Amino acid sequence: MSAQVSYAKEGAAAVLTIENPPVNALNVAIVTGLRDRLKEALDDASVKAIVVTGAGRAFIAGADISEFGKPRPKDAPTLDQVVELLEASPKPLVAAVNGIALGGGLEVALGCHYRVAAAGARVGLPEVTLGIIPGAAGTQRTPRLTGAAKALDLIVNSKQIGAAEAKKLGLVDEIAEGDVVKAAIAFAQGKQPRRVSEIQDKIAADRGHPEIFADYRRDMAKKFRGFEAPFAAVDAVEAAVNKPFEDGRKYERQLFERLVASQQAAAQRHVFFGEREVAKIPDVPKDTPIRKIERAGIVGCGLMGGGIAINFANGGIPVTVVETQQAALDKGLANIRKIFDGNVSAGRLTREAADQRVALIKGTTDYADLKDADLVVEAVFEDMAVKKQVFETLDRVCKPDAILATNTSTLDVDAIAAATRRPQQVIGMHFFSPANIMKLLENVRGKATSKETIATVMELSKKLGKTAVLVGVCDGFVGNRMLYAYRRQAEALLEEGALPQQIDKAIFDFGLPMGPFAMQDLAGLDIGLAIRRRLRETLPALLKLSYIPDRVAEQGRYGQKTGAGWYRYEPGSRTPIPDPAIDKLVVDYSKEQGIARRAIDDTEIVERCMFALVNEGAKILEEGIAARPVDIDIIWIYGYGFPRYRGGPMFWADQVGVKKVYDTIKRLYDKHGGWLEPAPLLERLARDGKGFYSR
Ligand code: T1G
Repeated sequence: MSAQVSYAKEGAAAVLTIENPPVNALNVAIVTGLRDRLKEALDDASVKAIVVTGAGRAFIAGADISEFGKPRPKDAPTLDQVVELLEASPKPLVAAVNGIALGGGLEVALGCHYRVAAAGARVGLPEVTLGIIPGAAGTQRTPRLTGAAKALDLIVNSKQIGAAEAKKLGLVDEIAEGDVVKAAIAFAQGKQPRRVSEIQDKIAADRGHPEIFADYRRDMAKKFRGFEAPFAAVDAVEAAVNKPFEDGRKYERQLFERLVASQQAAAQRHVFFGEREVAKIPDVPKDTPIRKIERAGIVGCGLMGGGIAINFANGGIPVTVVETQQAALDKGLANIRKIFDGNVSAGRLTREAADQRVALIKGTTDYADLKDADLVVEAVFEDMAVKKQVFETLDRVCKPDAILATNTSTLDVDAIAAATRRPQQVIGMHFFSPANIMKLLENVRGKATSKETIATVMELSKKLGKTAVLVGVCDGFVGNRMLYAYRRQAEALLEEGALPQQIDKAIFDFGLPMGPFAMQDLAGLDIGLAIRRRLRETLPALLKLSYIPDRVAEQGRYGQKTGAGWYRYEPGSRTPIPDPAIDKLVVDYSKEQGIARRAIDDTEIVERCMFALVNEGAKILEEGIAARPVDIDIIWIYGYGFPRYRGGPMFWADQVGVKKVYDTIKRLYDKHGGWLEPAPLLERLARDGKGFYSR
């Protein structure tokens, strides 16, 4: 069915239906069709009322994002123009909101004189997530119905709300029991046009209270650090309160057009489509059979095992957790209950829902209780011998078609799979800590992992509420391998003249949630020490690992958990305090190594660290450990907090210019040698004037 706006008469009402599956996005054809069908209804004297609705599960999911940044036909009407035509209609116009109404979709509904929603409808203005703001008067009409404070909350946080809450806020006039189109036609009877742009009472009450906006900007500063669109949204809503409608609408449009053409918006659009693309595995056909996962098992009820169990319970899947010792099991289950209690007291869950989920988690010390599980995730100590033993046991007790997954973050999945007679049903499921919160799931395919196992686990990941990315087997997989490359450069900069707090500030200002040293203090320097010692055993002579981190850890400074690491921490505080003892340790080390320390600025720090990240990403792409650059981008945004408004390291490299990245890496390699050898892919793209997304 091609995209169209259909026209039907129902008695004296004209029904305009948006038809553009799967979500009725407003592309040029639909916006033009809406204008033309409206004219048809207005010109038809027998039409006394007009209803706008959507075909299928959605009302309208907003403007067609795939058209942004692309040339438009000169004479095509813009959505904001058509919304104004809707509102100007002399005949009563009712939106029959049959399903999801987002962005331009809600703006179309707000351009109508009344809104009747199906009980299951959801509405919202999520444009900020795309690096823009509503551009068809959503920031002007919403506060006229809800007041400024509610409008700010909806728009700045890209909230989606249900029909009941929308009615409470005044965004919807009625919730339909049965057929929403019939209800809308009935609702229109005897109604006069009521234009939202003319509603004044709520915004009049907010006028003269600039603190509403000043306080809001202050309170949102931390959460939206580095983003442009959320702050522009506040400006637009403030204009709605203080300016006449038409002036506010024009101001919103100016902000919209500036943002839609911005690098941030391009990056956030990339992430929107990237989140959906990573779920599609190039060599795993869409119709690959998927196994039903109705029962799960977890081996290990520590921090990771417990968090993973919570994901299954949140997904409604009964899960059995195995621990070797009863005491460890009791401690693990108590911790799980504590987390659910926390969700209840924070209002994220009702008591009843929390109890239902806790009831889905069973504990045992007997592996035999896993015999009916469709899938088991192993989350025990990060030691190969221990993991192999667990997999041998699972291979024996689990039913033949059960999938066995390992939560290892560094070890060889193929070696673990080889400990079983079913390597085709073995896969890595690398959760990030805390596993019940972090959105990313790095699924690791081994050489023998079957397409059915991959398709099943990728589908399961959605049910666990995760953004899953499939990667291949290598040391540290994609995320950690790139993290190590970036960290090595941070450590090299320490030797050459920088200090931890300077490097962390530069990386924080670039947009990551924290710098590499504060991050190590959070994760624990003892873990890093063990990994480095293991790594040094097999390192080629040319590749060096700085001993500075070892020296810090060898003093028992493991980070937050010991009150000191790269930084000092006051008891009970997580605030890093620079420690002169560390500055001295770093300076002494340089002297000992005969390195003349030099002044290093923030630009060099960011380029050296982030270009090293990109260079490692290029090697990973060449080796096929990641199938596409977008897999890397989504991993770094959801797993390591790479700023969404930069689109991920590979997308960002294209915006910076791959030639600049290559030239910088090459210059550093010629000077320092070692780890920074330029990836052949990076060299090739730079030579050909191409990018990761234009290769
Ligand atoms: N434009 C283009 N494609 C879209 C789209 C959109 N607005 N929304 C969804 N798709 C595609 C999506 O890429 C996927 O494609 C398929 O539809 C199914 O989506 C002036 C300018 C509606 C809640 O931000 O949040 O209006 O992968 O897999 O999980 O102010 O899609 O199958 O090829 O996500 O059921 C504002 C974006 C636009 C809403 C459905 N609107 N969409 O979720 O399915 S800006 C949005 C969503 C705007 C105006 C401004 C979700 C959904 P493919 P899906 P889902």
